[in-house]
Amino acid sequence: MKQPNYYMKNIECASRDEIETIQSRGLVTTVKRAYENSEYYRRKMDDKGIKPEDIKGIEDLHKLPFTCKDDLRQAYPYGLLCKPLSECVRIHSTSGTTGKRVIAFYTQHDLDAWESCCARAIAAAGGTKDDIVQISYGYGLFTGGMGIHGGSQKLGSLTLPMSSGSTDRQIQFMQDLGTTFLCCTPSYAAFIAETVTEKNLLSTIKLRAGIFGGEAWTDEMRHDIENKLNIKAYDIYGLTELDGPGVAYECETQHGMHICEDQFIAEIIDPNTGEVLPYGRKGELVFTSVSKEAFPMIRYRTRDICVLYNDKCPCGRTHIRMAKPMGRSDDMLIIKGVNVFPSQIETVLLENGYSSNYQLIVDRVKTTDTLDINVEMTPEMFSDTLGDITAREKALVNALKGFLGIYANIHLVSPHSIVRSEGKAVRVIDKRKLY
Ligand code: DLL
Repeated sequence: MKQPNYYMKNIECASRDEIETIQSRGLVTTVKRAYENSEYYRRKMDDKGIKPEDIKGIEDLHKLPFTCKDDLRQAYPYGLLCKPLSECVRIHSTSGTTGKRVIAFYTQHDLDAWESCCARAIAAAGGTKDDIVQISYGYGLFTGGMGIHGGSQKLGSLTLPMSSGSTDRQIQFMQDLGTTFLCCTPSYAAFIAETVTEKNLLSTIKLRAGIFGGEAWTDEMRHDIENKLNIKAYDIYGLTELDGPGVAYECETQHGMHICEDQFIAEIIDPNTGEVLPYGRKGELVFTSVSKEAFPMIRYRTRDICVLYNDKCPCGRTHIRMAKPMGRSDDMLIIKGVNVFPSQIETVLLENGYSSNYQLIVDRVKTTDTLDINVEMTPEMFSDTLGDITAREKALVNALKGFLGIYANIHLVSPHSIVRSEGKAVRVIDKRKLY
């Protein structure tokens, strides 16, 4: 294994005792800050009969109430704010396309801590000050662009603030400037990779790695992007409520994402009972921030379903790892009583030679759920005869039935007929909600 590349080795490789000391101290300060400055948090703790003095360290974490998206909505916009606005220097927000807008506030300290997590992520993917980092996440209220941007500058890399979109121009810059790192959503990376392949431009670009996150993506999609762009593709995780990208990131082993444990305490809970589950068990990811000043999060329920691991990582980092989230509990579709995550369907499609360009349409006819999947053919498949295409559709129906246990109507559609995403892809249309 190559010599690992760190941004803050003393923190990234700290002993368990050191990490727990940082977390315990941070938790005590965070709870006190929240109780004293946010009436909303104070009320929640009072309702549970908890005072800041009851929290002496991480062993007391379980006594605290959970925070969830509904709390953020009810407390919107300033209810959870714990610093005067005059000490805040930035606001970010989620897109709020489903009316779930979240606004997060940052002090300068918060931005520094966040950007240092993003710098760790780039370093863990092998990035150094000699790299040229093209940031094709959206800039603006979305945390992707500005967060990774700050991390790249902290690392000293040459930072290209491209934002998303204008794919031809993205590729032109890669060619002209010799970009070595690409940072964007996996869907946009797949689109860029597809364009590079179709235009036969691979030999003209110098990319060596990509840091992709912000949405669920499968290992199959990773391999597709890696092959088409001849790079290593690393996963990065985060959410606006906690600051943005960089809450967790992959190292060169590409086997789970190290959680920045000096900033966040992670727990996995049973989403139905709230019971804390041990390492290795699947459940809902919950985070508590231990350094954030303006917008601390206490036991925030992310709705992301995943698993935590605490086994030793060959890279030397001691922070525990989270698996790729397999979806959000609120993205999980229940079709004819079967739990289905779009990522499971994606796995079957990619394993069968299709791309990640697909769309799920769920509907209800009388009382029965239906699932239709539009799947793009590759250009080679498109030249098949009608009989071949029908046979392909049948094969895919059977593969999905075998994997998920439900029947889906498959419609193979022509290449490029499904709209590409420059940010997070929207792959599910659930018409049942309209009833
Ligand atoms: O998506 C922050 C981010 C930007 C992370 C760029 C990584 C890269 P939000 O818009 O608030 O923040 O969305 C957060 O996106 O709860 C997950 O459901 C999902 N998500 C983020 N990263 C990943 C990932 C940003 N690597 C929500 N894998 C989270 C799977 C992810 N899902």
